[in-house]
Amino acid sequence: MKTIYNARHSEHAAQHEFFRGEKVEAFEKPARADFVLDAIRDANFGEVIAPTPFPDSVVTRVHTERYVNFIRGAHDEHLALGGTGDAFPSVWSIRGMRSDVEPKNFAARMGLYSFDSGTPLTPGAYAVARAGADCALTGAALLSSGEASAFVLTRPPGHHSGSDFFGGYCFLNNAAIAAQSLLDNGCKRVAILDVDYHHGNGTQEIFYSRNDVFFASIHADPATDYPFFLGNADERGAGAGVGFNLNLPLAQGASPDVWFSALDVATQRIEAFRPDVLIVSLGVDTYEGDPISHFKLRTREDYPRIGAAVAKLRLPTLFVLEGGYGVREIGANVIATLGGFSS
Ligand code: OKP
Ligand code: ZN
Repeated sequence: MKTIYNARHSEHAAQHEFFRGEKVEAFEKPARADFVLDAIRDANFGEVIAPTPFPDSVVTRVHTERYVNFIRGAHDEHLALGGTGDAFPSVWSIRGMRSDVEPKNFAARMGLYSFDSGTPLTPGAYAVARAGADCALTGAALLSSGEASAFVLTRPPGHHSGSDFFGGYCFLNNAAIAAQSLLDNGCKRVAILDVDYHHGNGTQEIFYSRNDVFFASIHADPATDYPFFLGNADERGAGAGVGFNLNLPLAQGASPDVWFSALDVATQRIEAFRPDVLIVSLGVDTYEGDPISHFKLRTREDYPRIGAAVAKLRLPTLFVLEGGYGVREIGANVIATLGGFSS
């Protein structure tokens, strides 16, 4: 399996994030991708290639032009206003306020296009996220040209970013951009399986009213876990998309057995959808040692099983890295999953 690697990822390095009012070290850090790359190379897992550049018009199939234009220039605006370091939003247009009119004020636009204060907008954020989208598009193109599988190794992750918002460390939705490009290049139906600990609210939002993308997500119950305001079991899609969204929320501390029962449900529904290709939003923050999550998956016993269950679907499959913050083990957990798929 080829790995498409975003070699620019370390240009996005947050100085800190906030936790319980304190500045703490950012969890989403360059070492994450470095450890995964090391593991791929140590295991001799396959060729590591660079992305091909794609035009912005492919990205705006998923994200609004207004949002892409904003996020592209946002850090420069922050600097021009005298801001130093990373930029954070401080005000949001919630229920009852307007989001159709784009304000002139920079802080107001930061809030219009985001949903949390936990996503540092670094000087390199856009360029790196954009290179990540190229990696996802390169992976999609490999599948379109007949490869059985590929792995997109990039950070920051993407699944929390929606059509016009950033959040949850994500700026551009790599999995969604890949899905749309596959549809634009001849696929009729694409399934996205999101196994990250956190619900992929951005991916769900992008495809919620559509029947050409089936989105299935196994994640911690939004009653207790980020992103809180989406990811419930009763969200089944809207309009033409009713029945094409599947959320399988689980309680914190859910055992591997419970987790794999949910995976069974998800793979059965994906099979019934009869997709042409599968995209896996591969977060390994389901790991028992993850510092910000509360599931209990184990490196050797469980991650290969995920890969094997996905392989049983016998679909061209694109794996896209999402979360995973137990940095020392992230490489082993990713390799274990991909190895379980390939063997
Ligand atoms: C991104 B992905 C921890 C705060 C958690 C957001 C988590 C985003 C996870 N101090 N903030 O789904 O792995
Ligand atoms: Zn996550």
